[in-house]
Amino acid sequence: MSRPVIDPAAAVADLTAWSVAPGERPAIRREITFADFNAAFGFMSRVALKAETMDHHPEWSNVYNRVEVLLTTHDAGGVTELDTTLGRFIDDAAAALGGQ
Ligand code: H2B
Repeated sequence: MSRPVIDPAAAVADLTAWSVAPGERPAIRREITFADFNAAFGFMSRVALKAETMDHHPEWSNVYNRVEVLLTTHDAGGVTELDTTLGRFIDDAAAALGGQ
């Protein structure tokens, strides 16, 4: 499903923990640090279940207690409302698990 593309700079005006991702593709990114691996992986599990229900998936990586997340909508070729919706969910899940 194709959705209107949003300027990444406008998307991060609302999502203050996020920044415009460097690189060619329009995307937004956030780094989150948790107390330990258990909290980081718990966060990723919550987000994974949400991503499946949305059929919209983060590009992310994890090293011990740190998670880097990049959001973009591949089939739209940019940032869409799917990314801001998932970004807000990610912020809530991170906060619930003590992520900063
Ligand atoms: N996730 C993201 N971030 N962007 C997409 O365009 C996308 C996705 N498309 N998850 C979905 C899955 C698509 O690949 C499948 C085939 O529906």
